Amino acid sequence: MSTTVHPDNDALIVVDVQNDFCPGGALAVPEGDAVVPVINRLLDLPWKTAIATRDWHPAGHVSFADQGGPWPPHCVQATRGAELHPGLRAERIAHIVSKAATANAEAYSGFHGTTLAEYLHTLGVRRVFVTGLATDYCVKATALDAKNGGFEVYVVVDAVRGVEASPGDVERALGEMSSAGVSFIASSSLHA
Ligand code: VGL
Ligand code: ZN
Repeated sequence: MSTTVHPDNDALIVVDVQNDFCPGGALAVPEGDAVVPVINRLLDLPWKTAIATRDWHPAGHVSFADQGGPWPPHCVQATRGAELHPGLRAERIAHIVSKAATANAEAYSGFHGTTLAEYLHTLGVRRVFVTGLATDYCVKATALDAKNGGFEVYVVVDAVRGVEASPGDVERALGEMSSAGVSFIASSSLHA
């Protein structure tokens, strides 16, 4: 399948490609940094807009193990771990959406507690192409919210990686997205 990017109504969403989710980071996703060259190529295409989300937690966030949460401390605001991966061509990203930025609430989706949906609708975006980390958490939640928000949603399969805390998590996440009407596409099928 071959899909042309429409400069009037297509948006690229880069989810949480941050140092802490890459090898060496506090919550490293296996091969997390492998998405960077794939996303960089996609950033060359003529999107209406390309946006990045970032996990942006205060110290003592409810998701951290020292607060009884499931994760080691990660993506603490204004630390190196919270920065976008330095290899990402960030100059091509029009807008960065920070999420899960209050201590007592978790938010996996880039749409949760943000103005992302309004931003995209105002620009006339109809289709969103989702990339980044992690397939079984923030990519899944972002893709499902995008679908619920009225967008046509594609996950770029070679531009995402998962945590896979339990075997099968990524497969299940893909199944949930598929059941919700999310489509899957290879980056090589996307062109100008
Ligand atoms: C994420 C776990 C905790 C993600 C964020 O970006 O998928 N996963 N916080
Ligand atoms: Zn987090």
